[in-house]
Amino acid sequence: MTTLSPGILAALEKQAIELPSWAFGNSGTRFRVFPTPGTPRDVFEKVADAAEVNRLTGLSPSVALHIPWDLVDDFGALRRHAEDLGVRLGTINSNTFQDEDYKFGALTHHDERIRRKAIEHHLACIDVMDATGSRDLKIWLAEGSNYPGQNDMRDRQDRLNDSLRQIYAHLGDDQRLVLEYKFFEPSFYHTDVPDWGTSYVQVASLGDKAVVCLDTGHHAPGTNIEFIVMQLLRLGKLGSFDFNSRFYADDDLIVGAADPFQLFRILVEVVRGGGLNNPDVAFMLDQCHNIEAKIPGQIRSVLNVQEMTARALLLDRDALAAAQRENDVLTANAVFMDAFSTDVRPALAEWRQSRGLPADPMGAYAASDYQTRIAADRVGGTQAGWGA
Ligand code: LRH
Ligand code: MN
Ligand code: MN
Repeated sequence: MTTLSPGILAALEKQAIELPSWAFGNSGTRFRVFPTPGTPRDVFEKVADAAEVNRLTGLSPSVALHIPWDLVDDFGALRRHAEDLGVRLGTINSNTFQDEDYKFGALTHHDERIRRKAIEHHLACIDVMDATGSRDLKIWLAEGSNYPGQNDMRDRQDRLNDSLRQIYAHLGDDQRLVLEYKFFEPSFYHTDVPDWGTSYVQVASLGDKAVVCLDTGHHAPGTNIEFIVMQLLRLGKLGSFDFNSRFYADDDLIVGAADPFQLFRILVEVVRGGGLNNPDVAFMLDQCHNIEAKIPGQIRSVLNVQEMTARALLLDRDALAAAQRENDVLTANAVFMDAFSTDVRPALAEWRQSRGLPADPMGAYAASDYQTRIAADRVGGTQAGWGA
């Protein structure tokens, strides 16, 4: 059995992966949303499910909220509820993609009334952050156009910068603005924040409290994502990850499911660039469980990140550097692949048990009565879904 050194175990012990509240609600494609028994009816129940993932894995001490999906009258009460269950409220995600007014843009809109409304929404999100004790305001903008000539792309970039400046000005000293990019969808011709370069340019002009969010599903197929990770870490601007995996577009599948090797390569760069267990670089999941059970789906996800982090930490960096210096291409690649190919699961199971956690969190969840209880209890009301 591969053993993990005390140094590696100490690093793994610090690992924290934030869960998205929306992963626990029903979601689907534009063709069908399949409801599941026990799905939370409100954000209090979503937080309870997230806490269950943390109880079994010790990996997910915080939950991200999406506003207005998770809007409640009393965020203080939600915060206490989370803390009672041993978790915190984390990133606040704004949402300017489901309001009729934003059909042609929000923070980029040429109509000053609409742009003001979108800015005010973000200021309201900062109020939420003050109540929840959250540090990060995450902004993903569904803005762009479908046809060449439809919009003045340059004017929109200028208005975006002005809007972000106004939002940034309201951040507290310990709060951050995190700007997420995505290359297409819902717009198909141009998107106002399509890539890391645009996000970087925008946040760099704001100041130190503005950083980039890299969602692993938001790139064109074949993109070398680990290169972007390296570059943003190098520039000190990688603020957070939205982890998920994809085969085609923004599939939001379980992280590490579609391409485990890509996840390994990303984590190797995270470790190389000092991004592991670095509070400036938040790890988050951004996934939707359309057909699989949601709580085990989240458990599987955080375990995948943990497992791949362990493998990245096993990389023999000295041997790699020596081979690189010698231009020994095949040895360098072999050293890299050795770490990727190491089965760390037995060592991780043993280590979990030594810390009072289940050796097999997936099995422990299946053996528990949590799922039967929520399926029985959560009847009546409307099950929360993506967008509800
Ligand atoms: C956009 C996105 C963004 C949203 C989430 C629901 O595709 O990745 O992070 O907030 O999905
Ligand atoms: Mn995302
Ligand atoms: Mn996405």
